[in-house]
Amino acid sequence: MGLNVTQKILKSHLVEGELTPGAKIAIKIDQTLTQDATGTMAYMEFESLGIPRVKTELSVSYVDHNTLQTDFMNADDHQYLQSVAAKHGIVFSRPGNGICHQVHLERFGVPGKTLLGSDSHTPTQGGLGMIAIGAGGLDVALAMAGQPFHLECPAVVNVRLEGKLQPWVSGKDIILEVLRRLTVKGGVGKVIEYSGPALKFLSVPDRATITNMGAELGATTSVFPSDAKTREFLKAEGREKAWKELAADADAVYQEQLVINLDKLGALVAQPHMPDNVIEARKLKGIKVTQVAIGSCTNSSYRDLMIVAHMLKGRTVAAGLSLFISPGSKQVYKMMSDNGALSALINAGARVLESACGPCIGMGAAPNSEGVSVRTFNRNFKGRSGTADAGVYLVSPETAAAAALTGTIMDPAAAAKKLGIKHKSVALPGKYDINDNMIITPPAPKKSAEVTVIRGPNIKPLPAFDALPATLSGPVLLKTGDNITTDDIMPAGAKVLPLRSNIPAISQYVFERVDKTFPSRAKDAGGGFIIGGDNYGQGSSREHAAIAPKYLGVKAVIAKSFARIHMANLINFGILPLVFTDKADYDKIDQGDQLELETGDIRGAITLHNRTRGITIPVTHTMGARDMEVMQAGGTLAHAARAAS
Ligand code: MIC
Ligand code: SF4
Repeated sequence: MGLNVTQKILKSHLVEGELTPGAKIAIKIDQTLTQDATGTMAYMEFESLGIPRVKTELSVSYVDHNTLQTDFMNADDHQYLQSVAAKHGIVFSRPGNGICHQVHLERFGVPGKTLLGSDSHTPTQGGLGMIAIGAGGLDVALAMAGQPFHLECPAVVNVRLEGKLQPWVSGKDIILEVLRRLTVKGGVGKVIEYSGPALKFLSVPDRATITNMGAELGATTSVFPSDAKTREFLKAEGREKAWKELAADADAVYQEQLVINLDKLGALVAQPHMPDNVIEARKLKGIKVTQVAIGSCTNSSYRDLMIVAHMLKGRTVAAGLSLFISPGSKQVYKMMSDNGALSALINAGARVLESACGPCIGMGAAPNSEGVSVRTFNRNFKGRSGTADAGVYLVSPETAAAAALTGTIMDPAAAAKKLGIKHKSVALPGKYDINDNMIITPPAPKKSAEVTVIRGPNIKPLPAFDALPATLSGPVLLKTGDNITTDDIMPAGAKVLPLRSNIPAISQYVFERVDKTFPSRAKDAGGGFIIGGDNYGQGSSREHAAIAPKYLGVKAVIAKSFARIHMANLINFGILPLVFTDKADYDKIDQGDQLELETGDIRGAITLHNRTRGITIPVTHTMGARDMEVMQAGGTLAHAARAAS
């Protein structure tokens, strides 16, 4: 039986288990990446493992999230990251060099290799034919220490792309169409693998937009074959040697298949407040826009910004709005500066920001009250923009530029007609402007040993947690609905992000947008439980959404189902992730109810007593043998310490 691309890469990296969907497997990790918001914790965890130098082929530390420096905290974190990278053999991408996923695509991604990143959009590199997976910082720390990554063997969904993208339609519209069909939980336990005749027209940056936002499906990752287009891109980046061909066998088998005919695909929009709330742009005609933001790891490549520059050239952004643009990397920024496209943006009135995540993670550019913000980003969760009552619409660069010029959401083809803009396909450069002067390679091992790691006063040591007791009891601190995001659990934004290296301080913001009293109630009750709906913990990879609740005394989360990365993070930090055997039992527990869990043998049935109602509710879990050992030890670090002693 033939193999698909996913199976080929997994097979060549398999160290444990069998490639049967749903089976527990472990794979060797070739490369890792971190960003600053998750990186400080990941490197503190790596330091606690006591390994002098990373054991991967390549590990890169990026600074792109916490670049708004309103006090010493973020700048201190940058110094810590730079020094800890030099100490342990990690490549360091300096602030200003760009967004991790964009820079990794340009300079480091290699077809056929595996990448583990402490950011949920790590699958971006699937656009280059990598198996690239997002994970919590601790899993990345273990991979840097040379340990394999444990996961559930994914099912593989084939998305066959037929036809050709029409003018004013691009990669973003393809992934919005996939989101419309599969929803934000449709990808859980799956890899989305793309194929079909349309691939010969689809450039690597367009592919990377698609694999990037595949994260919003809840998928393990997304992947494209490595073909002539991949080679063309790597050659233009001066890295043709990294290319190798990678294609599914003719008789490859997939668990599911989806066909999208690009000839029929128009511009799409994800409406507030979920990335799968997708509708045709033309149906939204007339919605007044107060802000447009173009950038983020989804849409900030040279192609994306050049089409925007073409549309804006010689025009002015509509009077009622502000347009923010963040180029994805120094390479993109510099090339647009050299070819004059940046002038077109500045002239049109764009507020051009540095190459970083910026508005995407609420680092500035929050919309006005009840504002309508049209963004080329990947997440539109309520409040993530920094303005609780703003509505965020996710679109392609073409639709965003159309909104910036017309002041309304409309189909870019119709907007172009109205404004007299002729369509132009962006020709990708035969050679990108390569200058790696903002990338610091680590010194040789002997010199590394002499490096002193710099730790500012806001960098607090990791808290230690106890082993799992035989009985857990306490009140239900919070009962949530479906699709609760990690942004709901542990908000980001300019105020909270600087506290990422200080667990006691950041824990005061847990569930801030859902219920401000959560931290104080948790403390007063001596901890307790959370009841969740389906897809609990979707979104980001931030392990702070597990560590901070754990610090506040959360003992177990009992939900209808979990998102993959968050569940792994809960286990890593010793919070029991339990699921209702019968989803209807969700209705038999209320906030405030007193619960008791007998965890004596978590391998067997776990009994949950609702003492308030005097009933017993069957609950279960999907943890494998290794996960259960980790849980019983009180989390991964305690487990690793026990194994070492
Ligand atoms: C995000 O987009 O939410 C982030 C910020 O990049 C996160 C990581 C984090 O919380 O630091 C992610 O997607 O994993
Ligand atoms: Fe940065 Fe936004 Fe991408 Fe997260 S989604 S890595 S915050 S640009």
